[in-house]
Amino acid sequence: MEQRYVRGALIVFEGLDRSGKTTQVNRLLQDLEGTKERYPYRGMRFPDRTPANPINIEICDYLSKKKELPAREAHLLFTKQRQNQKDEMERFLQNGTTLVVDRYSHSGAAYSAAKGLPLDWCMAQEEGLPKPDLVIFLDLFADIAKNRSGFGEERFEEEPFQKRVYEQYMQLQDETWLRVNASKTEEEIAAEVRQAVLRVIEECREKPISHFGD
Ligand code: FDM
Repeated sequence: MEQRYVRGALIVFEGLDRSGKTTQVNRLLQDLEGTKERYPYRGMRFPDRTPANPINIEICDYLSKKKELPAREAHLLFTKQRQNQKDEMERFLQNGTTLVVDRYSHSGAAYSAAKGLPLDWCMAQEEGLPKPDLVIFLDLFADIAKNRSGFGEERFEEEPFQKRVYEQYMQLQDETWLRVNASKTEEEIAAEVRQAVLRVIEECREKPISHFGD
C-alpha cells in the first residue's frame, strides 16, 4: 500500500547579517498564527544563544569575540548544535508542524567557507540533518547591508568578509531556494514570502522528509 505523509515543512531563512531575516521570520510567524489550526508551526533559530548548555555558551563567547577557535573547531561547534536538535526537528515535522528557522546549515557552510574552509567539507558535516523544503534567501549585497543599523559589532560583521559569505551562498543554491530582493519594502517581501511558504507547505505534505547527503 502506498504510504501517505502529512508532515510539516522545513522553511529556512538565510542571508547576510542585517539582511532583514529576523524581521521577516517574525512577520511570517505572525502570519501563520492566523492559520495555526490548519498549519501548525514553530519558530527556531541557529545559532541558539540561550545559555542552556556548554555548546550554546561557547558559540556566544566565540561570536562576541570573547573566545578564539580554529576555523574547523568553530565550524563543528555550530554543526553539533544542529545535530543535537535533529531528532526534535524530525519529530515536529513528522507531527505535521512546520518549522520556520532563522539560519541553518547553509549559514554554517557559507560563513566557514568564507574563512577558507572547503565548502564541500563544510556541507558534508551537515549530512543526516533534515534538508529544507524551502530556503528563503534575503538577497542584499554586503555594501548595502553594512549601512543598516547594528552592522559591525560582532564577529564576521565586516564588509569584505560579508562579500565572501555572499559568494559562498551563491554556490549553495539549488531548486529549493527562493531569492528575494531584500531591498524591497518589508510588506512586499512579507507577501512574497507568505505566498511561497503556503505553496511549499501544501506541496510537501505528501512527500517524505529529505536529508542532506541523501
Ligand atoms: N553563523 C551562524 C556561523 O558562523 N555558523 C553557523 O552555523 C550559523 C548558524 O553566526 F554571523 C554565524 C552567522 C552570523 C552569526 O548571527 C549569527 P545572528 O545575528 O544570530 O543570525
